[in-house]
Amino acid sequence: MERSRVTASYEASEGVGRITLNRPQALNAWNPDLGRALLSCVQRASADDDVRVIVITGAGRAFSAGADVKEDRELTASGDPDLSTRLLTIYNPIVLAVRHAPKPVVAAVNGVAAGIGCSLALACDLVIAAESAYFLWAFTRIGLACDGGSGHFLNERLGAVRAAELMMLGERLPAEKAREWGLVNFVHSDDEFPSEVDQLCGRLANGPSVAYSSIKAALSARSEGDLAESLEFEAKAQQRQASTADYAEGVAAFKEKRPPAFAGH
Ligand code: T3D
Repeated sequence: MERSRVTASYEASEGVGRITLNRPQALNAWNPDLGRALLSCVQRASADDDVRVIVITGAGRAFSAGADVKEDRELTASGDPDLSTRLLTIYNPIVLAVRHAPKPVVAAVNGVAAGIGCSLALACDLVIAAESAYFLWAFTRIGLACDGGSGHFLNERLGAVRAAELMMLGERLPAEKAREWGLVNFVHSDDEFPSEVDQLCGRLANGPSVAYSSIKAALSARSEGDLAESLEFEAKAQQRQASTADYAEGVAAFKEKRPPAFAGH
């Protein structure tokens, strides 16, 4: 058994590589440190022939609340917060690393998944969720567009109608409804969730790994180029949001724990 960095920990045993997002005090919100650690965990698990299934979950009560909204951003040359560099250099490569891992990756959604946390869950091959978990495409709540592949995954799986509803209205989608809609494979009671995750991972770790790998490649074959393009498109679009008053207001409102008042520019 082995362990690595703190913001995303990794351990491997009995064919299962377990990655845990580990900033529970911020509901496992992503910052560059967590992103780099997560990317390294996925790459490591992906390359380890003894690991036959990867599972990603969150420490504490959340899966991940998305990008860290409270941390200051670097500024671009034009003086706007830089939202795209970390997407292009760290966060998008995580999504692609999950998709390119030659083995099943399971999202074990133990609690809320918001923003890019939703994107991460949808990048995985199978999604198992605790009954109390929910998904929240929270981007518009802070004046942002979507990223991390959410636009691609939702459009592909739900169609544009429901994708627009989830991302524009930014309402909670409970785990059970996400299962009914086809975004989640299994929902279990919170008590049974950990053992059900172990059971699913054990089954995959003892299954026909080469066949799983080929199935994954076959399922991705047609849309792989679209995903890569989408990720780049989203990162550029997100950067355009950085100069809006709505983004500044969204972030200020979150920090001040009040509803945002968007001016529409
Ligand atoms: O670089 C870029 O930013 C570009 C990339 C963007 C990608 C994105 O993912 S944008 C979307 C970012 N995520 C959000 O906007 C979600 C923000 N969080 C929430 O709306 C709520 O926290 C939840 C609905 C997820 C959960 O609500 P609740 O009531 O269960 O918990 P809480 O009290 O709001 O949060 C608990 C603590 O975690 C709290 O800190 P405190 O007050 O105890 O010190 C809260 O501020 C903190 N926290 C939650 N989410 C984030 C966060 N801190 C930083 N970033 C967060 N995303």
